[in-house]
Amino acid sequence: MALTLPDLPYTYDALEPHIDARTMEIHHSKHQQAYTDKLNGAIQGTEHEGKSAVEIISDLDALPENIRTVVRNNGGGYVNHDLFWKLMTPGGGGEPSGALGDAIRQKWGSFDAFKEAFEAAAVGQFGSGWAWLCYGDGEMMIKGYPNQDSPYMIGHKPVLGVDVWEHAYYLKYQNKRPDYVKAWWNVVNWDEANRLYEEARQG
Ligand code: MN3
Repeated sequence: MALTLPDLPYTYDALEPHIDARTMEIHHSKHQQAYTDKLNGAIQGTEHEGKSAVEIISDLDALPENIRTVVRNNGGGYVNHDLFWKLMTPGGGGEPSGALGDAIRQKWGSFDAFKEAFEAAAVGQFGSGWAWLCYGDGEMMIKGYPNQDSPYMIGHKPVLGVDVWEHAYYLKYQNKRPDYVKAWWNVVNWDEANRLYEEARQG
């Protein structure tokens, strides 16, 4: 069965004023729809049809070479955005509690120091890409990824990520990526990040 465009867990205007409705609408209904369609087109008729997108991008080497790049880009886009929508929520933000909050403070010393390091990765990612807080080889790390590459592609588990493609912020923030990233903290869904962290630690 073909993969479908996941529904947003809130309305397009729910993250205003931090993330504007028009950006959300285009981002979800056009960009992610395109990733979905191209991923489906690539895996249709192969043995990989019917697998989850996470399963597919976690083992790119298993794919025929002629579809590997298209699946890397569009499968990565599908999975990254699916996570991204859930990692934002109206009325989000604040500081993480629970096991994730403890792990962040232990690793970076304070939540503010973590934020600074995460923002540096997001703002410093050259061109299109993502910054991810992820878990791999028994530890937490912050890492920038180009294009639609995903932590899953190197066997790591994503915990929190921000899309820094221009399509994620240009209508409202134009060239001011740092302002977008600072505003994005106000909609972070720490409950979901905590859930992903627990899942990651359980392997
Ligand atoms: Mn995007």
